[in-house]
Amino acid sequence: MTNLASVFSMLAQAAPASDEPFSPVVPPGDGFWQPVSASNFAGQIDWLYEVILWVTSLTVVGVVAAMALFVVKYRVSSRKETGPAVSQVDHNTPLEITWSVLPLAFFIPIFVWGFQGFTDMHTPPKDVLEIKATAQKWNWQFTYPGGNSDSKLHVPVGRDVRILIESRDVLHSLSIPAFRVKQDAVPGRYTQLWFRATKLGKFPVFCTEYCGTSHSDMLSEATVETPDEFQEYLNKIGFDPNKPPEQRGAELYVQKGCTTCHSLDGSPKVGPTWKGLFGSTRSFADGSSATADENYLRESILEPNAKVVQGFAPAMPTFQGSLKDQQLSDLIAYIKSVK
Ligand code: HEC
Ligand SMILES: [Cu+2]
Repeated sequence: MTNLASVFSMLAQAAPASDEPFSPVVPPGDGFWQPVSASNFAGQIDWLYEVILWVTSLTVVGVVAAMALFVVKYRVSSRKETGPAVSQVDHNTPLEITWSVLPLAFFIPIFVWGFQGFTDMHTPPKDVLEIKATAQKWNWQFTYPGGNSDSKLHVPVGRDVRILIESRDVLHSLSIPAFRVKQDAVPGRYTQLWFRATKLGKFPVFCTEYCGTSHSDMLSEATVETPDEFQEYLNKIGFDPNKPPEQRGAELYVQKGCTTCHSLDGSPKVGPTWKGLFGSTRSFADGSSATADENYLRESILEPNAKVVQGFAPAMPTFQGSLKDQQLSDLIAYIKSVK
């Protein structure tokens, strides 16, 4: 069945470039209108949504039907025959009371249910798993207890999760339709949301506040897994001394969101490709040039605006403070290996 979730899915899959290592997999929705329901809030929100949809739709049908009926019933074949139209009704108190009180009988419960839902969604329970979400043009970083971070969200099923949201630059908005949650990321202050995932699987994560050129690529994925799998995942994204540095660097390329702006296949994105970068001669916007050695790469990551590659905007955020020394050298090792 065609539903909104599959439209979402087509949109989401069209967006990432070919070397994007993941694209959100959207499971089919479980109703005609709604994306898949995967959190404690889904049932409540969808129910209220359906109530409002049905009440307003039936009202529209009723009003339009009455209008059509009256247009036909009270039509005049020619104005001349009847003279100017004169209203025969002054006012009708019972009718006016009815059309004021009847809608109130719908609006008040809708308000009460809506307000209850709003309060629930803004009051995280006490014992929650806290994950920090940092928005930065154009990717999400999720930092887990213990300090490791990733551009994807993983949560254990059945556990209350609170997401503390911040932005490094402009307004963004964290939206996970399957969980029915959405919250702005506002520079200079924290915002939050919470949910309890109820269904195993992978669900798309969007930025839903227009934030510049690659806003539509600001995609991520929420994986709901068993507590054991979640623990395994936390170990996996941590530093692993047994892996070669290039491999750790390749993982950081994805985890730190360099993918949004740098390709590996020679095509320019927002930033230059990494293919054949190491050892090549770089020309800069100010007319100077330099060889891309380790120091150049280091500087490019920590102080992106020190030398701006010709033909590109100074659009790269600094990673000073968000990369550990080890991660920086792993990334450099990886860039060197992209030939
Ligand atoms: C928002 C887009 C964006 C993101 C995210 C981004 N970069 Fe960049 N990067 C750029 C742009 C634009 C340039 C070229 C302008 C300049 O030199 O500052 C650039 C230049 C570079 C260069 C120099 C490239 C050359 O051709 O000389 C390196 C190295 C680099 N980035 C590494 C990284 C790493 C590592 C990450 C992830 C940790 C990253 N970038 C994330 C946009 C981005
Ligand atoms: Cu954004």
